[in-house]
Amino acid sequence: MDRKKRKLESGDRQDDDRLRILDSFEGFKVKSVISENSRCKTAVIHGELDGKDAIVLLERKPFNLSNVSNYFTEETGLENTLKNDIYGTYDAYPPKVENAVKAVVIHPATEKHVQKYTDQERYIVHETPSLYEQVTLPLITSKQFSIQWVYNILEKKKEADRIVYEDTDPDTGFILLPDMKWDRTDTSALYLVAIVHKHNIKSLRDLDTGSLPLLQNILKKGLKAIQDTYDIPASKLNVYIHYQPSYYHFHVHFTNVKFEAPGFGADRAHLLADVINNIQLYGDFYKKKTLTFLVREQEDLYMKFKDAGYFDCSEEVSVEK
Ligand code: G7M
Repeated sequence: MDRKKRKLESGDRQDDDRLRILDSFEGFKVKSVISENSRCKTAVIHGELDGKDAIVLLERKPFNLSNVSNYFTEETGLENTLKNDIYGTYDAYPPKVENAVKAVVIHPATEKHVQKYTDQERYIVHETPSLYEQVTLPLITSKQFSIQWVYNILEKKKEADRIVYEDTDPDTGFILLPDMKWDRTDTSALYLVAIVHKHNIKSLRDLDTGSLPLLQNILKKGLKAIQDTYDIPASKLNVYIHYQPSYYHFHVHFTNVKFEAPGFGADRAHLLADVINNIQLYGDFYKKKTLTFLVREQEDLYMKFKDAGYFDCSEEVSVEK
């Protein structure tokens, strides 16, 4: 179906007042490339659409190996770039169906989104409990990314058809569904998130003995749901929590061990099984632990730690007692 016709049929479908479902990038004005990673084959573009800021995350998809013969037909054009003896290199142009580039569109994007995706200097913070109380907590209670998308999922207003598993218990229940970063086809890059129904857990810092039934439930039932749905066993999955998270409504990441998920580094990921074990050993572990994470120089959290004098003398900090 041609694009114009599709556009007429979808009638510039207005999903709601926040998100117009796009048929093309017609009218999109590129402002700048705000980050790029040639190894991961990703780029983030800051642009403008309908007079409002937009962020587009572009990612080359993995090869579709279940239909690999699709690449080897007369439909794939070849341009020779080198020929030497038995060695030839080519630029290959596979058919459209095998050529998709994943594009995540955030529109309208806020200044915070632009900051989040812009390449910038990174700094390590060792957050003691008192730094948490005095620097981090006031910031996350006053200012954070909107978590409307989380409520939309929990209230089944969005992504309901994507739910892989739900436990409806208000205290220990959760919804397990594909992370927006996953294309839902390549299970070697499987990426799901479990979002809890309970509303008052901001992050790892809020977890204690009382959280154990919830954490154990997510681990057990999340793993079982993935085994049942995708035939991937627990031994092939990383299950973890980000600290700091981007969104302060408690959620857990499930990724295939084959996939080098962004945010799986020692500066951000805490394995759920270890978190459970730490709390079993010491109920208030995460209230007392110094937690280490990265901040990026345009983030509010970096500014707050900087204002508190943290980077002047990273060991002795002015707000420390
Ligand atoms: O860093 P943090 O632990 O807060 O991770 C949040 C996760 O939620 C990331 O892996 C995002 O890709 C994912 N995510 C963010 N948004 C806005 C959405 C969304 O609207 N739908 C889904 N399914 N996942 C999202």
